[in-house]
Amino acid sequence: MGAYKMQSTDKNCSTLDASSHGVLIENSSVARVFFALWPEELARQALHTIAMKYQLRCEARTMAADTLHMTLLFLGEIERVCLPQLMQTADNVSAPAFGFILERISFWQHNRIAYAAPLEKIPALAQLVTALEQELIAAGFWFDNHEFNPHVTLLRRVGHALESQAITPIKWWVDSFVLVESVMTELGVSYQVLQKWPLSPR
Ligand code: 2AM
Repeated sequence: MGAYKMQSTDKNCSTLDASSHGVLIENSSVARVFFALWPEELARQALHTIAMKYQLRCEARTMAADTLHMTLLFLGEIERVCLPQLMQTADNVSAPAFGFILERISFWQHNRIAYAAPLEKIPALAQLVTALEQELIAAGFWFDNHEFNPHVTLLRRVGHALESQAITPIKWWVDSFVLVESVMTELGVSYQVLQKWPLSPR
């Protein structure tokens, strides 16, 4: 599949040029995208270790270590020509860096996943998601506005769900958020980080 840089168009959502964001874009007219937190190496390894530990007991598939993330806001499929405006909109998000701890592994029956989650509400995380939502709404982007439920999916296709339980706590320092494209490949879904935004230092 070839790659191309976005051109300016007359579409409502975009009169910008993605090349200003240095984005390599797949050659398809729509993109399946979401905003996320991408863990730094230590947190990623710790999450992967937990996933490996539970994989057999749960008769599940582990997420590849380099795909682990926390979704902040899922947009789904949008016209690729709208990506530049989406990125420019996210430029306006202002929120401080923060840390939090993932302390439990829990299970959802409806989609058969196991996920790591914090025990308590994290005000700075909620503030970041709210800021993102508000900017996107103001810019006219549409998304499913259901309650944000912070989690990192560790296992999919869980055959044997367990009681929610404590894990070795995983510290995660958040100093940026990213826009990710979910790309279907012959080997399954792969995630491509399109753009990264720093959070303001504390
Ligand atoms: P999940 O891990 O709980 O399945 C890429 O698919 C990311 O977007 C995943 O983190 C996935 O969450 C999330 N996602 C997929 N579809 C979604 C939807 N309809 N609403 C919210 N998040 C979604």
